[in-house]
Amino acid sequence: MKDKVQISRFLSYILRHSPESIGLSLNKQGWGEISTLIQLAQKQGTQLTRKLIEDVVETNDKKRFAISEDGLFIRAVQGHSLKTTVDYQPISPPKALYHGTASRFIESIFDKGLIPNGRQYVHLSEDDKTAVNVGHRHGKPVVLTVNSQQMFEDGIEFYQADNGVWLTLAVPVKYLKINKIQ
Ligand code: HQG
Repeated sequence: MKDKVQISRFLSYILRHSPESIGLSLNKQGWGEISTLIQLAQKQGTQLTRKLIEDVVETNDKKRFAISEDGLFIRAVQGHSLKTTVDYQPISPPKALYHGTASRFIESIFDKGLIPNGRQYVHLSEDDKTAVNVGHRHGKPVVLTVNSQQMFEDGIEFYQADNGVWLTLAVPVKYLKINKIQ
């Protein structure tokens, strides 16, 4: 039996990036049928049960997943590279948001701005601590402060996923400032 972290990684991969790798279909809003997911995962040697999935959804450290109101479907709330995905509503952001990255990306970021790379959106957080942790995943962390208020006033849209992560399509260089180097 895989542990909950492994299941969370498996679900992230399937629901954000590659449902076709196990033959699963997601609808336009990114929902996949839980019973089908369990069957298809089983065929690939990943044992899942409804209870395990519910447990992962509830206890997941970043609340990465949601189950539909009727209990039949599951989706990732953010992080997708897939085009078929959640339809976020544009909302007004806080004055500043943070993005954690690694020092080796800084030159390129201050050349091209923040771009989503493989994902659909650039991911931002409300606190710099989260950004430090995100940056650590890639190397020596650097936190960038994003002037989200100015971006919003300039007509750039922001969205917030159900787990609190802020999303925008890209951040041009003029709205970026280095916050601190850890
Ligand atoms: C960098 C995790 C060079 C960007 C986290 C980042 C987050 C550039 C990397 C979520 C660039 C992409 C997303 C440019 C951006 N030149 N590098 N112009 N623009 N980058 O993993 O934001 O645990 O796709 O700084 O907690 O690190 O998966 O994005 O370093 O919320 O739920 O390109 O994933 O959540 O890396 O992480 P990623 P991210 P989960």
